[in-house]
Amino acid sequence: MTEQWFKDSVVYQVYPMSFQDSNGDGIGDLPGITSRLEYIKKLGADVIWLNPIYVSPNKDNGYDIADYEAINPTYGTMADFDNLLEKAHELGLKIVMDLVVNHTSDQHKWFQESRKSKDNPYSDYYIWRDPVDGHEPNNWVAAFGGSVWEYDEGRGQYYLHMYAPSQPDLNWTNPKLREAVYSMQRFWLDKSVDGFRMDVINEISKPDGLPNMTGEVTAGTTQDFIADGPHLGEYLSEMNEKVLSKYDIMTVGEMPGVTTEDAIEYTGLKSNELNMVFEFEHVGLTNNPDTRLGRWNDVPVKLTDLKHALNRWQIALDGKGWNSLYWNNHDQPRAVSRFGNDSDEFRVRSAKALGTTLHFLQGTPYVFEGEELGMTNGHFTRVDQYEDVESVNVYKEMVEDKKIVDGPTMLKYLANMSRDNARTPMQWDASENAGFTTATPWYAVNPNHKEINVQANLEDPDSVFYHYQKLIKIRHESETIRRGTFEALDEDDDQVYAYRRHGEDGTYLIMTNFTDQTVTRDYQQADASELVISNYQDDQGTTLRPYESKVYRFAK
Ligand code: TEU
Ligand code: CA
Repeated sequence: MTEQWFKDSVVYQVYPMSFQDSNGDGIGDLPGITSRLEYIKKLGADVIWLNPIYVSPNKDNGYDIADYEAINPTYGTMADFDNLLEKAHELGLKIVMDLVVNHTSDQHKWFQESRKSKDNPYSDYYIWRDPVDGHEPNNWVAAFGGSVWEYDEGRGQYYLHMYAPSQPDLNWTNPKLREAVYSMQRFWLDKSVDGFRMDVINEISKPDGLPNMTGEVTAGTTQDFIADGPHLGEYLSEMNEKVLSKYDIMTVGEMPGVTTEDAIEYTGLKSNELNMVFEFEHVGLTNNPDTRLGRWNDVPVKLTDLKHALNRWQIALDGKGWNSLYWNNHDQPRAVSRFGNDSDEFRVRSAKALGTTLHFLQGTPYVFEGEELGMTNGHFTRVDQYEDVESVNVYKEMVEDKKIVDGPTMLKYLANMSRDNARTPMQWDASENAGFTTATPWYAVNPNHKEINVQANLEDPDSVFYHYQKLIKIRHESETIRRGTFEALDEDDDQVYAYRRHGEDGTYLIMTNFTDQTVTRDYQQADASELVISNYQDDQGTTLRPYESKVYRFAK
């Protein structure tokens, strides 16, 4: 692998709970993942990102960690993990772990000690404040609803939690806490883990003094308010200098609310504390007139908004930083349902079109489990179909507590945007539970697994899977796609997303019709040396049929 192998890689995200059960308890596990490594290799991915597998009470599906250096027994043992890592490396696959160090579970030993008193070794591992006039110390709103402050009777103080009350935020101003995190990182890196995805890492430095916010205070505006705090660069530099720089690894920072300027600062070719970031601009697009609802809406994303967001990041980081390229993950609805068309008529075509549109951009592409099959949202209709803490809480908050919307309206918004859409089990075949488990699955399998599954995809040469496999192969073989520059085209065109990439093996023209209408666009494709890939069987030149997406190469 080259020195900056992260730039040449495609990452496959595995959500362990939902990927493959091996011991018949209805929950995905590590041996299950190991049994499917050949499948991930066949797709052509280079790296696997595992969502958290550590000991956790699972209040937020593992993003509430109670022991950073032990495997959640639900997923298996440390020996199972070592076996997974060894088998992955034998196949030439790298494993990136999920590092959640903005907060822990309230069941973590550190928090149990910290809440006992104000003068023990762990007292300042978290962010404690006295009541102000008998109330919460400030007006910030937590991502999963309510105040970010929870009162602890034992200690007689409030503690800060940007997420659920069961997820107390760590105090990064405390050098002892930072050293404890670095020690834990070495534990995993010394096992030859290949890097970290860092959960909300731009939230670890809070605004000095934790001041009240002004203006509209929502979960979303609070997240933006605390993003990229005053000491973030200092902490990331220290982490890089003390730990990350000593290993040949990949690091990606999940940074809600990050700006292109900050992304360049943290991933810049100079500083390179981190290799890349997950920005949220394109997945946060909402045309909701009522800003109190934040991301909860069912208004289709406007193509021009999507192009402006993605193009801005391409142009801003070109030659200065590095983009993560993604349509979805475990926190986002499924791509073909959110950004494409998941109807029976257009789903396959549209899923391929989205894959092409993303995989020719500059950056490291991420494929979320099942995206390569064109898996869809759950199209839930009842509130009891939701299990995610965020979805359950926000329904109660918006419908019952604040009465901002009625139940049926909020159910439409949840159906469109809930994280649960991404967490239905991986669809391996058309059998009862899609080959995911022989037991009752922890979460219901999408009934459309009868048609949408790995087996059907592998048996169909024209499937979404083989399209993604080809996209990854083209990237591996093209220096221009891996490292070339980006040129935006017609940014205000509200039907077609077109752009060019320029590099060693010529110029690539990427054109995708995001509509169910036939349109025409002429970018001199008649002069191209070759048609590199298309989601149609033939090429009609300047004509772009519904969801037609094709790429031409113009030799140098
Ligand atoms: O997500 C951070 C984050 O911003 C989420 O709140 C997400 O954007 C939101 O749920 C979308 O509605 C990370 C993890 O990816 C997520 O799974 C965790 O719940 C969260 O942090 C807390 O660890
Ligand atoms: Ca299991």
